[in-house]
Amino acid sequence: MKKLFLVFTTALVVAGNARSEVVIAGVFARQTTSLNGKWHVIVDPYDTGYFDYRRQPYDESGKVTGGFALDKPAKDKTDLVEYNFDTSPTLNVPGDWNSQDDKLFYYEGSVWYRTKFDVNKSAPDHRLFVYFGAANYEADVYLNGKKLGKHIGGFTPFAYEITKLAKEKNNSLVVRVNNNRHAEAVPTVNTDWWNYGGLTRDVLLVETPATFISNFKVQLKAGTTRTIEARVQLDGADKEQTVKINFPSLKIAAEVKADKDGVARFELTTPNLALWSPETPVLNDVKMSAGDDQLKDRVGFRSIATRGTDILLNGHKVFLRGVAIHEENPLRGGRAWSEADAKLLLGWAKELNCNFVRLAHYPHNEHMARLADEMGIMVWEETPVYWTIQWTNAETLANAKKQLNDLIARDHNRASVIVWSVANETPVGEARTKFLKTLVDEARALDGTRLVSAAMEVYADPKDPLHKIVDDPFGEFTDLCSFNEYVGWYDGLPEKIDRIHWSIKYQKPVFISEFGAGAKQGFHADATTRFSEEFQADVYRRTLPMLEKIPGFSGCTPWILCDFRSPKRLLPGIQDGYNRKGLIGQNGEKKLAFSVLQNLYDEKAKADAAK
Ligand code: GCB
Repeated sequence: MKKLFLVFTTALVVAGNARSEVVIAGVFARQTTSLNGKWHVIVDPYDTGYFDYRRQPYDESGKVTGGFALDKPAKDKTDLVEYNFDTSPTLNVPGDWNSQDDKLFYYEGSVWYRTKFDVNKSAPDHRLFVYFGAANYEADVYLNGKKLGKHIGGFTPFAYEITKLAKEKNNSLVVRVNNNRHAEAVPTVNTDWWNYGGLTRDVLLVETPATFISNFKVQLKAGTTRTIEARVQLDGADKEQTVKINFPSLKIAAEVKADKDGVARFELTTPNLALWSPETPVLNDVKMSAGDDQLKDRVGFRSIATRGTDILLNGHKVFLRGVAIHEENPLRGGRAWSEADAKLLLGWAKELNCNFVRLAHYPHNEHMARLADEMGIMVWEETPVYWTIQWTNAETLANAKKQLNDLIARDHNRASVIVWSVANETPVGEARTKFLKTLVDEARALDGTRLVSAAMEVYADPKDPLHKIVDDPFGEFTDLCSFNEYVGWYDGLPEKIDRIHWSIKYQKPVFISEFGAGAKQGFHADATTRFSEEFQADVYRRTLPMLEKIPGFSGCTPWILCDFRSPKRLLPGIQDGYNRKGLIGQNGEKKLAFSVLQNLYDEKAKADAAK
């Protein structure tokens, strides 16, 4: 099956015996072949396929000396081989393993995946890459018994060049995916979400000419409303080529010769540039070419900034009517990954009258931001720097930085994405603030056109529990003063909400990145009964008026759109392994609070439109 995709590559050499890892972002405008489907799998709890009996990895020296990576069934009846992909069961790719096989529901460890494919290149000098949308959490990738590399990080794409290794027929692509949790990892061992393992997003073969467009960025030039800036990066031996760019619907085009580093820069001005906004999500076709290489994408142009305590979209004050979302499809169960999944989740957000979503707590699949572009929904994207991380561990920081880099590289052409969030609910402290500041600086250096934030915390005045204070020193470095608060759930009963007053240190837009309450869909009782739909609805009814009293209140993303799986939620008959703070139950049924928020947002939208 061939589809059109766009390739976006940045060469990054990873440690050890690995080859060059290539990030392929914005996968929507180039010829690719899907490797999705049923892959044979071997569940390997003791990592028998990776280590020999002295616990030495078979691929330590860069050469694979044994193990499952070789994918060699027994030659004849005398040959002792204790694995066989061909006769092993299969799992769907994309897909987490936990929701596909009851035996793997709680499994944390290694699963080996194997698929076979043929190659039919359209020209002999063309290059080939294998692309993974994501693998949680670690992936060792092998082609025809040779190691391509090891990727760490469960939610961002990675790719390897296989031009020389790929054969015409019967290539064996083997991936060991391991989802063990580690103290030094990002995220660390403790999260309030399910640790779904597997090849959770699309796997693709990407064919390009010898020199190709590996990267591009198209955006509105800062401080203007009619000037488009573009930067196109070439990769390959013949870099000083002419690069063409064309916006057919805007009737503007240009060509520029790339410099010796393969970079071509453009600046194009047009008299009529319709800007992207939730009310008018205008996207423009853009075509780029260099030699035989051609890309096609759709991009929106808008500006996002803050002024004092206001958020300005295209220069106008905007209130973010949001909701937080985990990457799960509650109807099917398991990780969401497809365009249809994105339609379901963002469709519900639209129905709530949202103009904004927080994609918590890690980068979601690329379909989400692409569809948000089309649907006119602004987006907060986030790295999994969650709760406690090893703040003084240089490797942990490098890992977090890489995940942030890969996310920005993937989505920096999406008009919908207006916030890069670097962390969630991290404990205040010097080492942590230094760590997060590094991430903020990194985000700004990579992309100065969006807001940078993090979900911080609030605490109560020791002398007055109704007096809430936000003064986290990290707030100095972010564009938004965003924090989570759970008055009425973890902090008192709903009636407390009405009596709260605030002290907020920063003169910045105030954004409430979480509030909420748990409710089991279908459980009805009075509004003081925990886990009843009435309790949750009451929290929503009371919270928005309370937040409105905060000077600079600029938006919120209540927690959360749908119930989601969490190993930390153990109350039988009520939670049963789900965090029940969803506005929609695990069965897709809406709870009372859904229409409460829907109505509040409707009134808010009408009032804002009348201003
Ligand atoms: C939070 C966390 C979120 C949890 C939520 C809860 O503050 O950021 O990941 O799921 O609270 O339900 O407790």
